[in-house]
Amino acid sequence: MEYQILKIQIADCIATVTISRPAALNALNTNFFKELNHFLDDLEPREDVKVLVITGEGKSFVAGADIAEMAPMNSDEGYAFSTFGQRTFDRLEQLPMPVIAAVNGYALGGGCELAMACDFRIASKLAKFGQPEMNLGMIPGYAATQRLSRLTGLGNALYLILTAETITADDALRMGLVQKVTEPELLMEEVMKLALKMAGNGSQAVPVAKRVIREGISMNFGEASELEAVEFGKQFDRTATKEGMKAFLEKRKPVW
Ligand code: DAK
Repeated sequence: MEYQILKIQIADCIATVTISRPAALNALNTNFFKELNHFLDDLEPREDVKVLVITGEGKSFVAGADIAEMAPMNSDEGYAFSTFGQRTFDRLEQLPMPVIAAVNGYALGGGCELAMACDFRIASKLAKFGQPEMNLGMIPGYAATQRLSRLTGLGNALYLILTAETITADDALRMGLVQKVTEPELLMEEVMKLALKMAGNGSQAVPVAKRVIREGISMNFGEASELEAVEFGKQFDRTATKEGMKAFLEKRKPVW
């Protein structure tokens, strides 16, 4: 497939997807979702890619779902648009490797929802976050009603969705929506530093930790603890885990 919207770069075990439709501030349309699904088909079986980074070109990460494409839809088309997007974001969330949103600018509506489907968010000081759907007379359609409250708590989710207020990167940091804020020119450097750190962190344990954390959050505490114990136990059959502990005891760096 020839990509029109996504720019893809793979280097040092890190895949970087840049959403590039700057004339529409990278608004998400059906073609974006088709391209992202195609890319995920290629990515899922690859063992050489350890971290995925998603960012936007220009002054926007993603300024929302494409309002021009949505405006003429009827309820069946709206439902299809929503479920296609939700399924795609779920796929992103369920990737085995960590996914970082490098939020360079506007992350509004579907853009904030895309960032929330990533494992964590590093934002430029210039980034802006919000769920402005109420201004359009609609509710969010790519799972902000669920992910925002899980990430920031009920009060913040209700506040952001009901007021449609746009907030700064520093406010998003205070709410727990983003994990770090950087100077704009240092964003990608900081993101790559984190990506390389995770890529080198005994890579077999990273996807296991991600899955246990993500699956555990929708279980009750007892079931989630049992899941952790089962996965913890399985590691003792893995050479990388043995090597990690052996290296510590021998006071040297592990060789994965
Ligand atoms: N869709 C389409 N085009 C957009 C866009 C968007 N979300 N955001 C910006 N653009 C376009 C503008 O129309 C403009 O195009 P031209 O006029 O140049 O052709 C160009 O990008 C530059 O935008 P501005 O001239 O407005 O740029 P400014 O710097 O002045 O303002 C802004 C930047 C981000 C503050 C402003 O563009 C803005 O307010 N954009 C809309 C933000 C927004 O409301 N986003 C949320 C969209 S709603 C669902 C599924 C999903 C969703 C909902 C339901 N189901 C199907 C149930 C999700 C909904 C959303 O995401």
